[in-house]
Amino acid sequence: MNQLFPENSNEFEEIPIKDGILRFYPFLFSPKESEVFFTQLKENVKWKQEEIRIHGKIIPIPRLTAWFGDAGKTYMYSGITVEPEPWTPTLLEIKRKIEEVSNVTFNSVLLNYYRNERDSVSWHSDDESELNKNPIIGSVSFGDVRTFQLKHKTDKTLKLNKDLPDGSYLEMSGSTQHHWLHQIPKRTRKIGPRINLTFRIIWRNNERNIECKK
Ligand SMILES: O=C(O)CCC(=O)C(=O)O
Repeated sequence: MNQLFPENSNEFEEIPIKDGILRFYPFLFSPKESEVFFTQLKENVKWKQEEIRIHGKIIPIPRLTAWFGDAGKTYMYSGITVEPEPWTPTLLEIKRKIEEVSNVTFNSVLLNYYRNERDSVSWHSDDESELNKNPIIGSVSFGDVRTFQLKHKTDKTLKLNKDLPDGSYLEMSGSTQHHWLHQIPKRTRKIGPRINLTFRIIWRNNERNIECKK
């Protein structure tokens, strides 16, 4: 085992940003755990190819997704309504681990499956009204590294790139979602598959949760 990079650790770094809080746990899940979780999720989740309407045209979003959570935590974005699938043992195990360090109880999770470098999510904030003011978003990554980019909504000089490796956990809280946008950009160089899980707390049942991102 490389001494500099412990197999599995709760160590974290605070990433200093204006108007928000970012806490990064590079090794929360060990390589073995990450491999097992990645394979279970890839093979057992019923991945969906959602479509959105942009300027009257229906287009597939550039990644596969799935929505899980407590009963009634409906999610709606870009005209698509998704009812949560019930929690699976794998998701509950991952959730338990991040709840230990984040000290909150998440009630839903959006899964994104980026098949290769051409999959992406464009600039957006997780700031739907269902998440209330100053939401905590718990983002777990398994698989190939992708770059998570952030830019401040009003101060155009403020930008940040953070590589999210296999087994890492990024916690966004405070006013981050109100002041910053984030994305996973497409790349031209070859990148393997990655699964991202963004755990959330939805405060109301069966309400509209409008988000427009492609
Ligand atoms: O894949 C990621 O790291 C980000 C996912 C994301 O931004 C989202 O689901 O809202």
